[in-house]
Amino acid sequence: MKTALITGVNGQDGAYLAELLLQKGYMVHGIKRRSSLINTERIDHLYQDPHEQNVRFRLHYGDMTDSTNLIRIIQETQPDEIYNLAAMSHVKVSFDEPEYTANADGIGTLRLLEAIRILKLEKKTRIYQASTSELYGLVQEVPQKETTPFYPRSPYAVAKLYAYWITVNYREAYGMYACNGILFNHESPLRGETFVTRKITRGAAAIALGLQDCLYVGNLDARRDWGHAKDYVEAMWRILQQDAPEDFVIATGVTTPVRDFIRMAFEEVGIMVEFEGEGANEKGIVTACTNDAYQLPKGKVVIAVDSRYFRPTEVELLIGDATKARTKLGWQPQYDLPALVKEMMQSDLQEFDRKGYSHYEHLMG
Ligand code: NDP
Ligand code: GDR
Repeated sequence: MKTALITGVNGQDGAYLAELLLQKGYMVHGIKRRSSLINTERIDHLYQDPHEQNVRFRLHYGDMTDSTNLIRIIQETQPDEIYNLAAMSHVKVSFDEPEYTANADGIGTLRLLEAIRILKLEKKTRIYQASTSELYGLVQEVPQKETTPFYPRSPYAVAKLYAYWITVNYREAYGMYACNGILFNHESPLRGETFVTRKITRGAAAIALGLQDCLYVGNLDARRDWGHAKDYVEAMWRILQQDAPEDFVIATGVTTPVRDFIRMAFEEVGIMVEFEGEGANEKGIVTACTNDAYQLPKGKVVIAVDSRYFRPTEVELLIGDATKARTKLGWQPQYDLPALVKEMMQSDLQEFDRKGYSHYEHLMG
């Protein structure tokens, strides 16, 4: 039985990856940092009582800013594969917490690589680093592929640039099986509520149900290459199963402006939205409602721009070329954007039924 260690196991990708690896028969260890309230909701369905026999899923308290703790967990678990998914992953927040982001996202990766070296596991343990399309930043070339130059545009992206290169360096210097997956945006019903897609699907669901009046957003012109997290964790696993370690771009090859994602989300509940005005005055207005269950007055403003959600430096256009992953890994996404939006909207509508609604949520992120 293979053993995997996932950092950031209770995050969006950690949850899907843990599920995938358990299905494949792995022993899965997850690192989770301490929080004042339990926040394992995304992985609760995978929980196994540690008092039982043959438990294949275990959680360990840990933090990417604590070397001794990482060394101890790796020593105890002796993983064949480490997936380094833990990070302060919000680009806008990284402008508010730049030093912490560098520590957790940049130096945190170094700590893991050094732990492998200290424990002399270079030949045993393969490591996946969660690199990002944010490395491309200011557009140099489209579509972006493995050879496209990087130009990071946020403290998050700069920290991830360090993590990218230290992974490459440890591969070259010590012969470690260490790989970067350069993943473009991927979303799901498990996406954090302050990333734009989930903010939109939650907002559209709340507005359709009459729980929220208007959704405030930032840059409507930004374009992203959005895939489904389920497809992307499959790529992570495939990257670590090759004969030789290499870096791969994972993307759908389709790019969509934030504005169109909003239209698609509202359309799922039969609410047609059109945009008027420009810049900070742009608004999304209801033009028709085709579903009896979700009726809003024509002309109602449901989307408004709030400058607090703009970033000091923005990444305007991301579109990935995953030819290498398709050819070498045989990777192919199963979801397209309409299927992703549908799944997220249905999930958010159901979640309001289950859990109710908290009014401050739509103001964050
Ligand atoms: P999430 O924000 O959903 O999850 C991040 C995880 O990291 C959470 O479990 C979080 O714990 C944990 N974490 C944060 N800081 C620390 C720390 N100091 N020590 C230990 N754990 C920590 O991110 P995603 O699942 O979406 O992304 C996974 C990884 O992939 C991240 O590294 C992200 O930067 C990267 N990435 C994501 C992409 C995407 O589109 N989703 C695209 C490309 C790269 P807690 O719940 O306590 O906050
Ligand atoms: P991103 O994701 O920055 O690409 O990073 P996010 O969903 O936060 O933003 C995408 C684009 O939408 C614009 N935007 C808004 N964003 C947020 N969060 N809130 C808003 O109200 C809003 N309005 C417009 C943003 O300006 C941006 O252009 C994600 C993270 O998962 C990273 O960890 C990962 O590395 C990259 O994707 C690939």
